[in-house]
Amino acid sequence: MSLFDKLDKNPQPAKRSYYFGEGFSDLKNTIKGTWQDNYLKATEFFGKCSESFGGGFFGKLGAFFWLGAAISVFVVGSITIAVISLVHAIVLTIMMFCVYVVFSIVWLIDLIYLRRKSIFSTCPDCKEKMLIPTYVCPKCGREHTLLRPGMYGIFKRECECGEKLKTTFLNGRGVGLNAICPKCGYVLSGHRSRPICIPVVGGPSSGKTAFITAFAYDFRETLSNRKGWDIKEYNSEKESSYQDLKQAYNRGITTKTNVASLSEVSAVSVSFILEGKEFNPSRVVHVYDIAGESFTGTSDSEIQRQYEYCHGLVIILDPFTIPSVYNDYADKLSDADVSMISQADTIEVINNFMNKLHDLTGLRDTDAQKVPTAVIISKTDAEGLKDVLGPDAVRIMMNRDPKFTNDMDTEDYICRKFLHDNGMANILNIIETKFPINRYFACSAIGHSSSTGQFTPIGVMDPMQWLFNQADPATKKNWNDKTFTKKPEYKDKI
Ligand SMILES: Nc1nc2c(ncn2[C@@H]2O[C@H](COP(=O)(O)OP(=O)(O)OP(=O)(O)O)[C@@H](O)[C@H]2O)c(=O)[nH]1
Ligand SMILES: [Mg+2]
Ligand SMILES: [Zn+2]
Ligand SMILES: [Zn+2]
Repeated sequence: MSLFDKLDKNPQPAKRSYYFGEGFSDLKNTIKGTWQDNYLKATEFFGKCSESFGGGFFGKLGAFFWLGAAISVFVVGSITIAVISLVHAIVLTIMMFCVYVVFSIVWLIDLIYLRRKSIFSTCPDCKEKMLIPTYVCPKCGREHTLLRPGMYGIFKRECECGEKLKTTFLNGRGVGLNAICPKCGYVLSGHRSRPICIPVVGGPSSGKTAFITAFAYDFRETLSNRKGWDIKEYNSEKESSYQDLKQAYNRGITTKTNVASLSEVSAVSVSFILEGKEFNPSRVVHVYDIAGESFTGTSDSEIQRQYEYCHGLVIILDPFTIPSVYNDYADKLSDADVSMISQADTIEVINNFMNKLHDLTGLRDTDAQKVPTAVIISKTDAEGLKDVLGPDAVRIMMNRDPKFTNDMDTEDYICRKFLHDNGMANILNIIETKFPINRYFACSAIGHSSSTGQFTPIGVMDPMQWLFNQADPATKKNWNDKTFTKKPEYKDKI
């Protein structure tokens, strides 16, 4: 094992650059070979010396001659070999350092570029985050876990099979190659894109799946057309779940998110790739749906890694889980809607989520403080409730009181006041402490009582616009249907 083998912590199935492998073994072999030749020559002359020694006067003279020859070959040869080897070693070391310096600089430029453009990859399956995924050689299938400038090449490397692979983002690393998650082997798309990751949190039946369904459909079918953006499927699996999602949207139903595999990974993502002239590189959007049961009880589900790198968070509150709201409005609900009201207590769900925040999400408190959080009161289509929350209520409030000039700030105020007046001041405080960058919204994902036809969402895009704008300045230029102030203006006035 050479020194470089020992230094190489992540051996790659590729040929090392000459100066980090063959160069030094060539030097070693050259020294060894010339030494041996020289030694043999000297020994040959010594042999001739002893042969000649017994042959009278001339023999002795010859013997002296051969002895001189043997000694001079040995001494001069050794010195010459030593000097030449030293020069060879110095040149080789200098070249090695030059290559080392150059690849370190290119490595750093590549890293800075990725960081500045916020490019990384996430696995929609196990939620692992990685700067660069594992790339698979298109010719032989060998896996390159660290396709970056290094001992294997600065801009390119040669796979053991002879295929040349590019090693920096700017010269096209990964273009046309299959990328896989280093942890679980899931085939990744959008590995040259900037991700936007948004998990949706809420108790069972609070309306998470309905919200995501409404968002994905409206974003892909309406908003992106209006903005001139292109949507590409993430992979065939996500494409087929999008077809199911479209059906659910058109029929106005949602199915309960699977809890069978809670002990394993319990969040599925709606993922797609977003392209447009303002997006360079393209974006890969992941919105994570999770079974509400993850936030109730004490089930020890696997850590949901997506929270560690998420760009925003949606917390959904089902207003009918609040006892006073239930008492005031439940009699106006259809039987179908009543039967769907979650049994879980909102306070318990939020408390559980906040208490288990670290265990469940791996998020430290200091990281949570930086995550923009949209708190959404769902199902505001219910009779009576739509007059208190939602666009009409906002309009009325703005007409009545000239202090309210921004509709999103007014909605934020109305929602906070609604929760406060219904005994949820504690929840407001908890959210404020854990996620200080927050905004409140009212929404009806289905737009009407459940199972009565196609979704007609109200207020779904506003929170997502706010989160996207926070996560990615490029979306601000074009996705500006609503105007958001830096901080909700009337939040302290309730
Ligand atoms: N009226 C009305 N009902 C809704 C709305 N959104 C969701 N629901 C109903 O609430 C129930 C639960 O909705 P889901 O979206 O499946 O809730 P979830 O949070 O994904 O629930 P889990 O997957 O169990 O965690 C369903 O019966 C929906 O029809 C809405 O905007 N209006
Ligand atoms: Mg669900
Ligand atoms: Zn994975
Ligand atoms: Zn190969």
